[in-house]
Amino acid sequence: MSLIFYYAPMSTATLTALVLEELGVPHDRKKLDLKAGDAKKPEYLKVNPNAKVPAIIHDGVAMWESSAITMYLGEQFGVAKGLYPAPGPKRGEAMKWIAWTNVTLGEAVYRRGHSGEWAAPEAGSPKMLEQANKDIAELLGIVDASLAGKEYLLGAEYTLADTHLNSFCDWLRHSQIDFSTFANVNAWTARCTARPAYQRVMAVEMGK
Ligand SMILES: N[C@@H](CCC(=O)N[C@@H](CS)C(=O)NCC(=O)O)C(=O)O
Repeated sequence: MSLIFYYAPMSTATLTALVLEELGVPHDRKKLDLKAGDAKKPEYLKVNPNAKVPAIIHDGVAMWESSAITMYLGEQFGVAKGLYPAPGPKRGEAMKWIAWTNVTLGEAVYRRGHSGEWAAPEAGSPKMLEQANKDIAELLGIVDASLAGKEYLLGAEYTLADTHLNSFCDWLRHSQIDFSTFANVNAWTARCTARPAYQRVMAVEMGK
């Protein structure tokens, strides 16, 4: 088995780093310096033509998009370890949360960035920013309500759906999105971040 992981610290690839650490799957790590343009180099574009991290190559096949990678690694290695559901409705629930993180929550977060902090001077749009903030609060409200009376997204057991969405929430908190009203989310995050795999990855990522 050969598995190569292309990453940059404190990026979307951190989601995948956490998934790999939870699974304990041996792999080769290839660090990219995004500021130096490593993702745009021809040799990397052969792996991921989108010029972004994360990407993996598993047994010679390249894969990109963090949500697909979480689901794929879960399916390949997570079921036996109790970290990803076997095929069936529970698997569907895990996929629902992983896809929702990137597509639905991700859309609102990118829209917020483009209308605010990432916009060129004078190009931001306060109205769009306000709408994006409202939408993000509504979406986090969905997570909060879903976690009521539950330890984790799928119930009593931690799964890679938790790894994925919680790591995405790290980025949102870093972007000063207000989590103060989401008590269930905050309690769940405390459970997710207390995990030894999380602690190990973040110690390395923050030290770079
Ligand atoms: N939808 C992609 C997004 C990946 C993405 O945006 N990665 C950023 C880092 S957070 C990147 O590699 N940017 C390239 C660059 O900055 O050169 C995924 O979920 O994998």
